[in-house]
Amino acid sequence: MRNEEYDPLQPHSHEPNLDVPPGDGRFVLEMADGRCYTITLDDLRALPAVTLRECFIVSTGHGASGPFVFEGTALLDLVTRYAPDGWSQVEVVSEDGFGNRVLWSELVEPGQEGPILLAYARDERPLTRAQGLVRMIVPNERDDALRQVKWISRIRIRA
Ligand SMILES: Nc1nc2c(c(=O)[nH]1)N[C@H]1C(S)=C(S)[C@@H](COP(=O)(O)O)O[C@H]1N2
Ligand SMILES: [Mo]
Repeated sequence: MRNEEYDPLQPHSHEPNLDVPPGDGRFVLEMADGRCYTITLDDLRALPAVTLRECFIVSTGHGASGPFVFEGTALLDLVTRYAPDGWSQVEVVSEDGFGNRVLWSELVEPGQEGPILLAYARDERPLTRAQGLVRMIVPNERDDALRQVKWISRIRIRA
C-alpha cells in the first residue's frame, strides 16, 4: 500500500491502523509558499481551547465509540494565526500516511455539530499516543471515520 502512487489524501480502506507510530504530538505546519513551522502541543494549548460534547467516532463495519467530550484547538484558529487569508483548503496528514482534506468553507461555516478540532484531550484527559495524541475531530462525519485523523504529522495550507 505505501508505494509511490500512494496518496494519503485518498485513503484506502477504513481499517484503523493499530501500529501506533512514534512522536510527541509536534507536527509541521506548511504554508502555501513552502515555509514551514513546527507546532508543539504547547503551541496548540496556547490558542483558545474549544470543547465539543456528544462526539462519536462512527465507523461502518466496526461500530461507533462515544459519546466523548473532545477538547482542542479549532483548526481555523491555528490556520488563521499563521495564514490570515489567501488559502482555500488544508491537508491534514498523519505519521502513518493517512490524511484528509478540509475546505475553507467547512472551517468558516461549521455545522451545528461544531467546528473541526485539533483535539488533544478526551473526557478531560490528554489523548494518549494510542488515541492519536493530536487528532483531528470532524464532528459532522457519520460514515467511516476517515476524517478523524490520528497522529497528525503535517498540515499543509493550500492557496
Ligand atoms: N492516522 C490515522 N488515523 C486514523 C486511522 C488510521 O489508520 N490512521 N483510521 C481511521 C479509521 S478508518 C477509524 S475507524 C478511526 C478509528 O478511531 P479509534 O481508534 O478512535 O476507534 O480512526 C481513523 N483515523
Ligand atoms: Mo474506519
